[in-house]
Amino acid sequence: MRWDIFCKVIDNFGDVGVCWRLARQLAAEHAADVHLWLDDPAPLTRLAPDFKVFPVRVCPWRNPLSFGDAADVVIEAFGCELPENYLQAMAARARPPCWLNLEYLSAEDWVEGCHGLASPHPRLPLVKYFFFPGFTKKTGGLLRERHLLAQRQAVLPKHNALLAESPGSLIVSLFCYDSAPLSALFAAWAAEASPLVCLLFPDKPLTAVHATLGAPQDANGWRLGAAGQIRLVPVPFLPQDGYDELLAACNLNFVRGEDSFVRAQWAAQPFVWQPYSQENDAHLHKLTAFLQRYAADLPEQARATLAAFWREWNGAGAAISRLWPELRGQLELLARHGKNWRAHLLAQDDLASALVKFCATRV
Ligand code: TRH
Repeated sequence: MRWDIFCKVIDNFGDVGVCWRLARQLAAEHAADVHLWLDDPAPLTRLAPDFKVFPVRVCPWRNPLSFGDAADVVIEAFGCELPENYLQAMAARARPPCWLNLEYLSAEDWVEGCHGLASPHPRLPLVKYFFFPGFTKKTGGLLRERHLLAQRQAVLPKHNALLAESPGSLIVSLFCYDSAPLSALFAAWAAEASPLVCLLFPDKPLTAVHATLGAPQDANGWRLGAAGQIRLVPVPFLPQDGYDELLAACNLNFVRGEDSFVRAQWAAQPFVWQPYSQENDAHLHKLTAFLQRYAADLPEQARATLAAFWREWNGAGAAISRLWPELRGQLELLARHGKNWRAHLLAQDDLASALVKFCATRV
């Protein structure tokens, strides 16, 4: 079956990151013939420098679109709006394609009610379905490759070298937007005697650290604290699979947006989330809704600490100095909790399988 996935890069990596994972998985696990239409291939070459070795055809999205036939299944990622000549080709098919809008991820309650809703096209004999990823069985689920956890067991020893280099240190990965209250976080870390290594990703995180601390002391980055016990180390942008592995090897992950946020949950280590900022603080509603699900089974103290820390990370950060030692004290418990949460998520269909099931009766 032919699948066309359309993706426009708004900014950052998340749009392409989600679409690439989906395309790759549909081809690998569901024998789908997938074309991924991208208006900007630049982020893909960073997320998946080897994308050409995969059985997914990456095609340039230009207007008007140059294509053969409309596919059996058409995915419009994140409301990116299909080209008019492609819509016409869809409508001209004897049997119209199964057409879906893949929505952004949210844990809010309303998602269950909207998942799978149909919307007839105002002019053409076409119906578009809204497909919502999510955290419950009444949603489309989350992206999760079949061999994700097994593969990780095989590659983890490679990263253990990193942990061995810094015995006793807390290993943290930092992937954030430039609005994150970094100076408050670094001050809280520096006030503690225990060693910590923070891996900084390029672009926004690294730029924000430069803006906060100035130039690095040397090629290895920055050292903070009275005894230099805090190391901030720039690391290269990794291919997606490598990033996934790194998350599993860290003791704490700062993640953002959508896809790294999901990957942190598969990594099952404690994490702090910075959602993509939206108008009217919609992202803070998303944060609250997710915490309500994720933290529901935590003991009250841990739940309160986690929620307060996440809110500070998405705000001015004034209380981070007080909250950091509390969060650090809860990390072991949060790591155990992460495994339980992952087990809970594993009980639902993954997003690619859910899409295949959804489309099976509609093509
Ligand atoms: O890059 P993001 O901020 O993307 C955001 C969100 O998706 C948001 O919802 C959307 O509206 C906005 O883009 C336009 O964060 P996200 O979603 O975590 O995507 C990052 C991708 O980058 C993810 O696929 C993981 C990947 N990644 C790597 O492959 N290697 C790396 O080294 C790092 C740090 C990330």
